[in-house]
Amino acid sequence: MNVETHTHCPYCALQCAMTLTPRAADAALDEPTLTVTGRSFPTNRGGLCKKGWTSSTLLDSDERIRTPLVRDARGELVATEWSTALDLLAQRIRDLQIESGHDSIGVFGGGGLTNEKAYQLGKFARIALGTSRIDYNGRFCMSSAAAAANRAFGIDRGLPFPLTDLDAAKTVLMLGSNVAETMPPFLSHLAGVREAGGLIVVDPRRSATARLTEDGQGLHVAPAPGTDLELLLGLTHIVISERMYDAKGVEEHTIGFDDLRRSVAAWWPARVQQVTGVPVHALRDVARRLSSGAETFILTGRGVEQHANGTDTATAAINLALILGLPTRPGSGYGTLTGQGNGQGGREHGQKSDQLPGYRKITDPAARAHVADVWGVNADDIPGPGLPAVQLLASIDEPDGIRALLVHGSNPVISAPDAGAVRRRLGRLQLLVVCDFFLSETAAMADIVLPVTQWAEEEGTMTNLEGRVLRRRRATAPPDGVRSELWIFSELARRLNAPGRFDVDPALVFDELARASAGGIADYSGLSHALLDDGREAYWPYPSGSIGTPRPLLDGYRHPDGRARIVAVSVTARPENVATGDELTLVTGRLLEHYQSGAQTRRVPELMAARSVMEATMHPSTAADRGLRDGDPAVLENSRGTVMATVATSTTIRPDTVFLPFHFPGEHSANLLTIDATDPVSAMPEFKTAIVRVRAAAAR
Ligand SMILES: Nc1nc2c(c(=O)[nH]1)N[C@H]1C(S)=C(S)[C@@H](COP(=O)(O)OP(=O)(O)OC[C@H]3O[C@@H](n4cnc5c(=O)[nH]c(N)nc54)[C@H](O)[C@@H]3O)O[C@H]1N2
Ligand SMILES: Nc1nc2c(c(=O)[nH]1)N[C@H]1C(S)=C(S)[C@@H](COP(=O)(O)OP(=O)(O)OC[C@H]3O[C@@H](n4cnc5c(=O)[nH]c(N)nc54)[C@H](O)[C@@H]3O)O[C@H]1N2
Ligand code: SF4
Ligand SMILES: [Mo]
Repeated sequence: MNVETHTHCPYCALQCAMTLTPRAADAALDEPTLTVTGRSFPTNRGGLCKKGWTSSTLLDSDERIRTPLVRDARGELVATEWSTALDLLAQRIRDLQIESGHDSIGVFGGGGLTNEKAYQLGKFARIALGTSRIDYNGRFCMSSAAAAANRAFGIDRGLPFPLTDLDAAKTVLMLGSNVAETMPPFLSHLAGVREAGGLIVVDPRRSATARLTEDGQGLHVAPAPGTDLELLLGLTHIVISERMYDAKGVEEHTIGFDDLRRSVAAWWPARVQQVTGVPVHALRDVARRLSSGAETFILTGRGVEQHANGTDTATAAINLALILGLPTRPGSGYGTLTGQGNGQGGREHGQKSDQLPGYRKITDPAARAHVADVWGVNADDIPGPGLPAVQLLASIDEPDGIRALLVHGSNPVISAPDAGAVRRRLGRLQLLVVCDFFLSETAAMADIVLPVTQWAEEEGTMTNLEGRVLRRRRATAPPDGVRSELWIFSELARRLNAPGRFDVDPALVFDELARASAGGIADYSGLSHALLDDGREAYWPYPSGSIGTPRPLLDGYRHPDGRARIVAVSVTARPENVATGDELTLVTGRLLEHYQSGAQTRRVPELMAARSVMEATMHPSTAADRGLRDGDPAVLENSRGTVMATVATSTTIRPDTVFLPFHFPGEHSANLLTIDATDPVSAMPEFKTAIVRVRAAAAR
């Protein structure tokens, strides 16, 4: 049998199209059971990155969990039957509900879950557990960009246009995004703009993406970390004072321009240079290029969003796009590059603490009535808003906080800010339950671990970074002993006497999701697995009877009056002071070879062979000042923690800055140093900058 299965990559939001083929009968037994090949598709054009090519290795991994594990009296995780584990879990949940109330059970979801699982998890939390305390790792990822887009446009579809629109761009301003490492096949969409000399990359590091601007292909702008808001206010100041904005568009399609003009008045170029370090001539050059009237895009990534002022910075980028008229100009646009595989769908179907499916507000009586009807419950039975991720985890220390946590698709021991405190808190829980394929660092702390199916073993849908709904298809059977999360929800719901249906078939769950989303902002009501299997291009909103919406903003903004909101934002104090003396600013981010907390990619031998060492990238002069040379062991520390890393000197980084990836565990975990301060609007943590000191390891 040599049946090909058409599906998409298990990792990031580019969701590259791939074909899975069973291993040939005469192949060596150490070859993966499924072979991966890139498939022609408008987003990846047949390309895949290293992570995609090697993704099927994990299906056969010896490290997979193949049976439920329950912690015994001696503190060991021991293999258990499914019925025993689920009976025990249901009993512990009921006991805790009686002792400490329904809100004592927390749920932590993930942006890697299919739409079906994300939807069912939100429903399970609200009506099977009866808890308000659900949030997910998308809070660490897309919450600032989402909050800013919702506020400005009345809709949050990461890219409100197909990726192929970028092919004809003459200018692209990329703020805090390193697609050359985080989405390599994306680069094909930047070929045109590079040829036109119009790629502008804003990154304090000369990242792999910033290097694409060399040789006349564009411009690299390197502000001091955490000063993008000032930079954007400065660019807006120039565009307004030099009258380079779209006055007619502003008048007809927006509200709030006068406040914006006043708010940027004091950000004259020389002052912006002083704060950001970006020379006045570069500021003027960027402002002029953006105002040329040709095909122009502004795109943001985590580098500008993962800050305690991330919503305001994303808003400043949107304001600049609005006054230039980009979102509604055909061939131009504004967008944010969603990160996780289903980072877009994951933020629409009800995993967020304040949200119901269809991107509805949980506080809106009409939304509650609609969803209650689909779920077969009374609107009063749906709990109110819960707590966002960082606050949810912090509540473990509070009298009315959570006592139990169910984790689905995240590894917060590595990926949450101030991870040392997170580990201590999780250790204090009365019950920690983790569903995963592997014994991640979080699963290793759990009282109950439930093994679940991987991407190539399940059916479902994912919504990519363009808002296009894609089919994930099953190519192989899961190992014995592994179950789907939909089955787990259904079994637990039955044991907890939950109202409503908890279907196990993903196609049926999708049909219910579609009904629940009908009339909401993220309306999927015209979609079904069958329609997607027909090869239909499916951009939401996709109301029943429609053909989908590739470019939702071209028909006008989604606020009731059709106008965008320009929200004037200002610079506020940083959660930590700027580095002084021998302190450095720590910047965190990603490497090509590893994905997120590394729970998956650290188990792929080819990726580990390419990248197994935690390196701290620093300028040669910064290293020399501390008596360090390339390859030396170093200690990075602050009041929150200590991290060990190997020095990698490079002139791609500013002398006042040190870079760490967050993919490694234990004493190499970058998040031991990050701060849990959050954005006041989005609750996004300040992942991108922290203050640290660096010294030689021997001096410890
Ligand atoms: N290889 C790989 N690819 C991935 C992932 C992965 O873990 N590994 N994860 C996926 C996910 S979930 C996401 S969210 C995306 C993230 O994708 P990106 O946003 O591209 O990734 P990051 O590396 O987090 O950050 C991008 C850049 O921001 C810069 N930066 C840091 N601080 C600042 C600042 O203050 N200002 C500016 N302007 N830039 C700054 C960093 O130097 C870095 O080069 O990647 C997705 N793709
Ligand atoms: N310092 C610093 N920290 C960061 C960031 C940063 O830039 N700097 N970026 C942040 C961002 S943008 C993100 S998105 C987060 C991500 O960080 P995490 O939330 O930790 O994400 P992953 O490592 O992808 O964890 C997913 C876990 O779920 C499992 N898993 C995958 N699919 C499924 C599934 O379908 N069901 C179940 N039950 N399990 C599954 C995987 O094996 C893995 O153990 O990290 C954040 N942390
Ligand atoms: S770019 Fe993203 S979706 Fe494409 S192969 Fe790599 S990890 Fe997978
Ligand atoms: Mo992310």
